Amino acid sequence: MNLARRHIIPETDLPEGREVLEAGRALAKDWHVGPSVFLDFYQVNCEAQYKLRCMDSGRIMQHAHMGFRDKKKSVRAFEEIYESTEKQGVRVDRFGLCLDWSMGFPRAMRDSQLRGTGLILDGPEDFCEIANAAPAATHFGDFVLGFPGALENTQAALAAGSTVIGNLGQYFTFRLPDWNDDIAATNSTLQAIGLIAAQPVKVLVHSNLDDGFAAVFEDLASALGAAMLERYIIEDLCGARITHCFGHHYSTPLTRLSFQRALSTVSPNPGSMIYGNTTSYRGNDAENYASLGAYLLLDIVGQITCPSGHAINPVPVTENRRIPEIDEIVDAQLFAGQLTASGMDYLPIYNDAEVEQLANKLVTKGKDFYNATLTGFKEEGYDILDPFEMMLAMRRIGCRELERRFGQGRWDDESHRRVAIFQSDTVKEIEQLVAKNLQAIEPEDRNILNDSDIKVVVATTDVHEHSKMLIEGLFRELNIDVLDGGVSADTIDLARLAEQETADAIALSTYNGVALTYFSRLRDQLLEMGIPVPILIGGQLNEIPEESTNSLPIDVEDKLKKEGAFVCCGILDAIPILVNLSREKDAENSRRSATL
Ligand code: B12
Repeated sequence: MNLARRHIIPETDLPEGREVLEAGRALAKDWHVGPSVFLDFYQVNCEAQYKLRCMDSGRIMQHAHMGFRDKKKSVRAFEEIYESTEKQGVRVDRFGLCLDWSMGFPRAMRDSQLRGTGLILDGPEDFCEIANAAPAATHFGDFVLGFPGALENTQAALAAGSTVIGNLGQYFTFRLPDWNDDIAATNSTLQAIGLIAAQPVKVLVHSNLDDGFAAVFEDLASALGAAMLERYIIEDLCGARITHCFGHHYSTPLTRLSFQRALSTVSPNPGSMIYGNTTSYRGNDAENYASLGAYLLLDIVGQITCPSGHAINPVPVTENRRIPEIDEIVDAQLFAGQLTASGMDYLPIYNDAEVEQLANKLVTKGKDFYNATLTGFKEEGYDILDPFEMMLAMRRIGCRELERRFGQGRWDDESHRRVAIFQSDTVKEIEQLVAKNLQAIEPEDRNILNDSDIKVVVATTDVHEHSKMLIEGLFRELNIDVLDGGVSADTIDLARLAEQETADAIALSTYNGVALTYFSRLRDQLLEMGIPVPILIGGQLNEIPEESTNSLPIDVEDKLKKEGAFVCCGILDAIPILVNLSREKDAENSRRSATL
């Protein structure tokens, strides 16, 4: 990729970062941090003040996350979770919400957008109703900052008394369906940051690294360096304050603990929360409890030995199967409370020297990545003092290219990639899964696929791309021609790619609760173009029906099958389908050559 500014940002009329920030700051006369039950209950003016108090007293905070579409149910969840846990002597300090991805659009456009499974709030009144349901801090994170609706959402979050607002990480990696105007998204986000910066109390811009760079970078040093770049933009260029969250993808105990320590050095404001290691949830409840216990214990020890202000986040063990229910969230919180009570007992067997050593190395290499990126940007002609330009450039260049160019691992000519210094768990685990699945394929099927010339478009409907990485890795091992259909792909682009490249199949991964609608659109487009390419689909195959009365997503596997999809519950389900396709293609090729 040519990284020169004129290639990445060809627009000649790019707004000036300073002016956009100023426009946001000017709105502070009308929009400010409103009262909330939480602020009132603890007599603080912002969550950061509360967090500092907890850090001083040695209290480990707890974060509860929920993702119901229904607003009334969400309000009830706040009340019930807070009361049930309080009764048992466990306090939930903050609540986070999985807002729906349609919330990223400005209010006036929202109704006509593809909806996922998350909560949809209308105006400031809705934000206030949720935030005042219990005396815990409300964290408005996902789909607030980073999108064209950022300013409106931030105004509403501030009015509801929220003082940790995110999610900047999403700006860099998420794409709303059928929306390509990244200038509008940057404009709205930067105005919102200006408004945040102008608040008389400390409002933190939250960024979940795992929603952004950390989910895709292969090297943890790059993820840490990216946190520093975000801090540079938000603090040095915009005059606001940033807090970082991480955790979904961090499974190895030593790296999880060391990353927390390293992050507290490069991102010193009180942390928002440390997210549960949700990617380790692959089994049933009992198996997932092992993962819950393992990561929580580390996070508790992390907060005891290096209090960074991050609330721990006990994710209910049902999370890999469906959206967790209220009582399951309560269970997870009680489990965490119990574990916290015994946290100190683990200190005698804890090895601080190793954690410290790795944390120091991470900081050093993270700084090298940070410096290399800023120097590289300068050399390529960017104005590194303009936050608009910095944000847009980082988003457009994307994680993979940023790491390819500025990563600190040595370059390997053979694989055309860098060898990670601190390999991320995601990449490690996907490589292991590729090897395991490869072994499970019958030698006869392997031979057929190996000899065939089938081409498969591999894509995702949303940001979840681990299955795509897994599919690509496995298909390449099987010598299947992989056509990259991209992440958060629009149906029309996939159909065009399939047509141009005469693809034999499309392998689609979907997680956001849009499986049936997306599939039907894609299939219809392919039919209209006269190319009935088979579609293999897997992931979270559910959707909230239009006519739903309880707003819960339902399984759409059977409907998908009826509509003609090849439903795949596991990656190996693709093998017999592709073997058949290869056989048919071979037979067709033989027939053709016989008639010539
Ligand atoms: C990792 C993760 C993320 C990461 C993704 C990082 C990335 N770059 O990929 C991050 C943190 C960014 C994320 C964000 C979100 N996430 Co998420 N995420 C997950 C998580 C933990 C794991 C999913 C995953 O990657 N699994 C790894 C794969 C390899 O395993 P697998 O899913 O079992 O897949 C197997 C099969 O399904 C099959 N398969 C899958 N696809 C295909 C395709 C084909 C062709 C074939 C053959 C097979 C196949 O093969 C795989 C291996 O056998 C799940 C919960 C969980 N533990 O499963 C939630 C989950 C998928 N996320 C969820 C949600 C709601 C979100 C958000 C919308 C939250 C929000 N409000 O911001 C956002 C998405 C925003 C957006 N723009 O789209 C929900 C979906 C709810 C639903 N549909 O009911 C889940 C289920 C969590 C939950 N219970 O609430 N998420």
